[in-house]
Amino acid sequence: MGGNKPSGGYTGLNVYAYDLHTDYPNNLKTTEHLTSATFDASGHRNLTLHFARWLTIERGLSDQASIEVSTNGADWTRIWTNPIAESLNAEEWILKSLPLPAWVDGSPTARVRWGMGPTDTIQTAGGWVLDDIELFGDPIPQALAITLGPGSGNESSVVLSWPSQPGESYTVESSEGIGQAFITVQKDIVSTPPLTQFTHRIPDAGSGQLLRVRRQ
Ligand SMILES: [Ca+2]
Ligand SMILES: [Ca+2]
Repeated sequence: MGGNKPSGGYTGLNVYAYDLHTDYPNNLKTTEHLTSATFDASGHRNLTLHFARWLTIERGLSDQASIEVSTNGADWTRIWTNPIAESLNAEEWILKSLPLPAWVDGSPTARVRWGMGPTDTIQTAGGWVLDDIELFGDPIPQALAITLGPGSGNESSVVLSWPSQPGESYTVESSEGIGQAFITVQKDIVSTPPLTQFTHRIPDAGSGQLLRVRRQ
């Protein structure tokens, strides 16, 4: 089948490739890997791997390409394989985006590897060419820790702000002191990532009121 290679990177000149010039071989008995350095995903969740690929390969029943993820460099979980029944023939750069499993969230040592093989005895193609590998994620909220700021020009109010995610909503509650019940000040506060703010008016300035924010 063969596979033409790109004349340069998706960006710039440099790429990672199984082979820059020729097809992957027949009779690969095992899987050969390109393994990333560790990504520090601490403090992040909803991780997504982005990369540009130029991949031609026979159908998965014959020749296999794979992508795996690990947080310890020893145990790998497969997150992508080439289609079983169709070959990939497009000789062009394609931007791919793959969500990583939730257990990778917050890992300081996330790794990804691209596998080539095994392959069968006939027909080869270009195999992996990769560029612009990136990992994206959302910040993990810090248990809704509140930052207090002064209200604007009004001594009897404070501004609460907390880390927040799209689509969430919050309730602000107050208590008159330790051991006192919390009551709702405001509910259905709509998230405005990365920080949501709420201006709380204190009826009796300096009363020692406790405030908390809860995710609904
Ligand atoms: Ca490049
Ligand atoms: Ca083959």
